[in-house]
Amino acid sequence: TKFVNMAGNTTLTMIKPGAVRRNLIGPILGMITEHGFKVEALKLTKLSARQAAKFYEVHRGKPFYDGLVNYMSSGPIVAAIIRKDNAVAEFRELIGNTDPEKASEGTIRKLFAESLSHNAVHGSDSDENAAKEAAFFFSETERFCPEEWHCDEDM
Ligand code: RTP
Ligand code: MG
Repeated sequence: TKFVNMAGNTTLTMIKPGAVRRNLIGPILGMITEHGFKVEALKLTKLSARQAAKFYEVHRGKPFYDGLVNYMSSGPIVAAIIRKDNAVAEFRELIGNTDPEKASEGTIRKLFAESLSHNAVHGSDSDENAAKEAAFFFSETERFCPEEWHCDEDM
């Protein structure tokens, strides 16, 4: 099976190092699943500085880039591929504004982020990046789709 995310039904999230350190893996995954996302792949891992630099390559040169790479490689993260109709947009709505002070009530960042730079979670910003980021973390043998989820329909 080849995962291409053509219909845009998956996105990639990371629970960032600060949120893992504050023992928030359970509450954050709980919010994700309560909002109808299915977990298709999941791992606790740690990015090297080089891997974090590659993951956030699009931000290279921006003033926050070095700090972002440092932070994202500072400790373990949880990476997950999650599935729902219109996943990228639906998930960005659930996580809220990049800056937790601007995030709506009830969003993951409003509830769990410490600051703009330590904002608890990542969510892909497009279907194309969701597919790239999923492949960055997971091989095909690490992705699981029970029959009941009808994943074949978006290929
Ligand atoms: P993410 O990629 O982590 O899901 O966040 P995002 O799309 O909402 O924000 P993005 O623009 O992609 O920025 C990536 C991360 O860099 C940090 N950031 N700091 N002005 C700043 O100091 C600044 N801007 C962005 C944030 O932690 C953001 O999540
Ligand atoms: Mg982003």
